[in-house]
Amino acid sequence: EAVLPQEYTGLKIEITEFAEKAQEVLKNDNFDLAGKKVFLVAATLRPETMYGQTCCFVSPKINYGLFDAGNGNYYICTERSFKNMSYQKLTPRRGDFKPILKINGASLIGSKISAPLTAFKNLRVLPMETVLESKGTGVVTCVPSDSPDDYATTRDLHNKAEFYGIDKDWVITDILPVIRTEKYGDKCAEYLVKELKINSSKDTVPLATAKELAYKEGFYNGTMIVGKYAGQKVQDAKEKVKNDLIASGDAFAYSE
Ligand code: A2H
Repeated sequence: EAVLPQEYTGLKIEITEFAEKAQEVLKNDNFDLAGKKVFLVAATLRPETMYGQTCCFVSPKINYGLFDAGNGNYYICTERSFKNMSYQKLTPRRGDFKPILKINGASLIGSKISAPLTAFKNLRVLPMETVLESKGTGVVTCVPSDSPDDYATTRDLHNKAEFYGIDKDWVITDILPVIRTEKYGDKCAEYLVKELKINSSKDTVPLATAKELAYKEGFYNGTMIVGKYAGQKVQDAKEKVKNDLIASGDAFAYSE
């Protein structure tokens, strides 16, 4: 557990069509979607990689809340994260973090989403077993170019779609190169997963090593190869992309 506060970018990923099970939950709780925008809020430390998002992960085991974020906006995230947000002036009322309704991660799987900056279309909500309830918002956006965990999970979901209870077509297996480093090329997650012979998303020890290596190399020696800041160092682009996302209303700074 980190001693210093961690500052995340809370990325607003709009749900454009709820999965059937989720629709039932909303209906049973009399939540009418008319005139409302509902977002999954993903916590990320890598805003500069958002061009390569291919899906949004939730844990099928987590019970999320749906919260009023003001101005017709609603957030789906863990209650503990919305509570934190409510003390960071990110919600309508300080200390008010009562969910409008509770919705299990499993029921959200398959929902159609629209994520800021990504080059991909037709993104879905997919399951990730390793998402922790105790970190961030409990929602993780998937960037298989730069996150070994996301790469390994995507590969598992594609290879065992039936086991995970998802439609194979929901899994985008293309990878958009976002950052180049001399050491690991332009798809560092794929490179490191192969190099460390990681077989599945459950190989937590080598995945932690891969995550560390990918993060350090990308941050200190990476160059952006897509987007508005292509050609710039990751160290410089990171804050700029984050600030752009905040300025456009697609994200906010969130600490814990
Ligand atoms: B990162 P730290 Cl491209 N459970 O975002 C598990 N993982 C979580 C999480 C949770 N509840 N909440 C956030 N995360 C992930 C992008 C990314 C991330 C890339 C590369 C590395 C990377 C796209 N996924 O993280 O423990 C989120 O994934 C490796 C550092 O607070 C978030 O940033 O250091 C990161 O872990 C936060 O991890």
